[in-house]
Amino acid sequence: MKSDLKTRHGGRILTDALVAQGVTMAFGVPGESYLPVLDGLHDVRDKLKFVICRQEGGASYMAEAYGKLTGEPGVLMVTRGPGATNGAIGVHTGFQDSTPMVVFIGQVPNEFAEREAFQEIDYRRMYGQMAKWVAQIDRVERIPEYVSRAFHTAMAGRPGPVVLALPEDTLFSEAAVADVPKHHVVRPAPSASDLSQAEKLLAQAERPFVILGGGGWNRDATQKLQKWIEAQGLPAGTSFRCQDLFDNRSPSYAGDVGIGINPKLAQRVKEADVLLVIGPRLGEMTTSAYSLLEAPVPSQTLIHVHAGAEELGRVYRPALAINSGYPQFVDALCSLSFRNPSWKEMTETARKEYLQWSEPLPMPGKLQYGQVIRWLSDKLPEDAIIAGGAGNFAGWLHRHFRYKGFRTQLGSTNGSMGYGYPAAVAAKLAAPGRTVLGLCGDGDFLMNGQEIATAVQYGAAFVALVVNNGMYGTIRMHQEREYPGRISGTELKNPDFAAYARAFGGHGETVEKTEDFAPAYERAAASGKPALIELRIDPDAITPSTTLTAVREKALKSGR
Ligand SMILES: Cc1ncc(C[n+]2csc(CCOP(=O)(O)OP(=O)(O)O)c2C)c(N)n1
Ligand SMILES: [Mg+2]
Repeated sequence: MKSDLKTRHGGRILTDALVAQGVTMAFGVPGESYLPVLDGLHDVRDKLKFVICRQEGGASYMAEAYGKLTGEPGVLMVTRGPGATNGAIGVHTGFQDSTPMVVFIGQVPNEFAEREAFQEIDYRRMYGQMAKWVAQIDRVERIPEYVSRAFHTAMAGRPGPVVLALPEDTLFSEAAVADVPKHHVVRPAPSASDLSQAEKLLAQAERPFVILGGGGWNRDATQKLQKWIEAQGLPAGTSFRCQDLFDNRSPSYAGDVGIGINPKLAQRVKEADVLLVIGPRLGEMTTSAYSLLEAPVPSQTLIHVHAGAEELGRVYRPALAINSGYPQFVDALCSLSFRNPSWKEMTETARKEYLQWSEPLPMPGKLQYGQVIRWLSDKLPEDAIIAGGAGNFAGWLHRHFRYKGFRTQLGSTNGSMGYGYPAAVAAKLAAPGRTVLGLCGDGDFLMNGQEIATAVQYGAAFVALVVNNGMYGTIRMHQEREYPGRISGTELKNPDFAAYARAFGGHGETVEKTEDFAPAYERAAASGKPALIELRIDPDAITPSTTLTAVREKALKSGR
């Protein structure tokens, strides 16, 4: 049997294994540590596009965003030590965001192992806490087995990143081995008893609230669940940066349970008698620093549904813990019917409170950034993908943009800066037919602004906004609150961002007034190039509802 198999080097066995797993796009920066893989990629180039980036941080975010958008593992390839350390940010992000990823790292040959050879790192220790599984493939003939396990593990239960190190000798060695077919996606379904207990708890609920979030959903499940929630007259919110799991125009949508939460929504979650939580881990961002639900036993009756068994009871001891994939849970849940008439009024109030909260407020300066977000929310196609980075500038997006469908939002729930731009590049490459918008801060953008080169190289034509307030505004805000007037480490002297974009072969615009935004956006979108619009906002406008001056004065008054 074996004699029928062709002998291949490790690099080719690996790239054929990726093709067998259904991988059509991978991201990375090359290194001499994995030359046979690059050679294998040459052979499969018609089936698998290898997107070469300018920094592994950008590449790893792209792989993460690809995984988040498509639901299939995002594949990253980086070289030893320096590549592996640069690439860590996307792995950390993927872990906290429950995004399936498979990361390949070059490794020194086994004969040099543990000598601290050139760029040698033990990835099992380095990535131990950031990945679901880290391994090193020491035998060429076992590459298909390791790759198969990597894809199964990345997708199973709570999805996440897997890291495989590739010693040089493994890659240069040859073997005659068979490929392994594509991975299965293993997710549990709720039991009949889970469902009847959930039914009992929900039937008695007077002030129920549903929170959706996490990774492992699909479009069909989100749409089915939304219809069911609407039919029951239930109110629903989404966890931090998962607003696209529910059409924000739905009469049942009450807002996002994340950073800068609507205080009325926070109150509603706190006062709920039954919380049906499907998918979120209930981390620090979703619980307003563990204050919306008390740890370890919440006062609300918590029905916690999670695909990862180990997430249930990790922080909160739920009244009912259901280990289930979300599509599987939704299928079962939809067989129940409540239609409790008293929920209707509560849901209408929650909706009204969301609509009020999401109205843009006037802010200092000539550029009303909230109006810009509202314009985009109204004008972009329903399936446009918004890729946002981290910083206070994102607060306007979370509050004023209405997400309309599944996977229209790409964000880092670990608050990792520099995400928006590379995520937008990956989104445009993965879904070239869709409109993509990158939303970046001035600090945030320059963490990965070099990836404009990648956008230009691969023709990823999308518009990115860079919200420039001349500072690391988030940190300045916290500074003014804790140490008013004592500015330290937060000021930025920025380049001309539009000229920066043009220097790479992109399109650049600068906008200083609200009325100039729409025409600038139209020009940028029509340019057919990667385009960047710098939005110069008044630095005093530090959040959608307050100013730096107000934060400082409040702190001074309180005796800080
Ligand atoms: C990679 C990374 N480094 C540092 C931080 C800490 N941090 C959070 S927000 C922020 C400032 C963001 O600045 P900017 O992008 O200009 O947005 P702004 O808050 O000014 O709107 C910093 C430094 C982080 N979250 N991620
Ligand atoms: Mg800033």
